[in-house]
Amino acid sequence: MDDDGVPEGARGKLIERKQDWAREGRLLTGTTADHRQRLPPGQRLVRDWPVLDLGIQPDVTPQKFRLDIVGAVERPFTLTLDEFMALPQADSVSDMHCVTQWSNYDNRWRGVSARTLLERARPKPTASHVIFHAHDGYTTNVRLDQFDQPDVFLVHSWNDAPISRAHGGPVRVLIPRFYLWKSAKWVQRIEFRATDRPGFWETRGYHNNADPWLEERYG
Ligand SMILES: Nc1nc2c(c(=O)[nH]1)N[C@H]1C(S)=C(S)[C@@H](COP(=O)(O)O)O[C@H]1N2
Ligand SMILES: [Mo]
Repeated sequence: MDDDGVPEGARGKLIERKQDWAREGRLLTGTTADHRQRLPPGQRLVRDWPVLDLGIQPDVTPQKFRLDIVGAVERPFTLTLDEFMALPQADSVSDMHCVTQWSNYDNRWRGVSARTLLERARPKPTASHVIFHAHDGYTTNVRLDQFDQPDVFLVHSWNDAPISRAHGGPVRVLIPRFYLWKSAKWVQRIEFRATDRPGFWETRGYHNNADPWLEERYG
């Protein structure tokens, strides 16, 4: 044992590393991931983009597409796909991290930033959480301050091509700092609330917060 009561050898090293991650995570919560290791603990890098969902891949045609912004906002609104595409568009590059342990780097996205939607909807002072509802019945939740980040988007393109139906096209959520289950595919409704409401996986044993660098996988 060393001074800190950590056994010598490989395990001790692992504990130190995990302590480092925990420390960095605590210091950086709500800020950028700049000083974190790029690959979160327990993840392995892949080159492809696996498909994971409930086994229902709704056919959201451009005609059927609607995006409803509802709940604790000053100005609720509904957009058709044309109206969504007419909002200010932005490009973003980010990594993806799935709880099933794959990560991939440098995905190029195009879409509407969360902040553009927030400016238009104007959440009420009471709004603290955001629930995403998708066409397959899937739901997932984040805090408003986690949605209100510069790297959060509603995306329609991946690596310069429209997002496929399997990956949640025509429009899906992208919240790259959390495990991918927080990024709803086939998003239909974004609900602002004064209280949290755990979603599909969050009520089935997944962690409510889903930070990959803190390994918030289950629980
Ligand atoms: N609408 C919807 N969104 C969803 C899911 C789902 O089943 N339905 N699965 C989530 C989970 S568990 C994962 S890991 C990612 C997978 O996204 P991908 O299939 O594009 O890789 O989507 C998330 N978003
Ligand atoms: Mo997942």
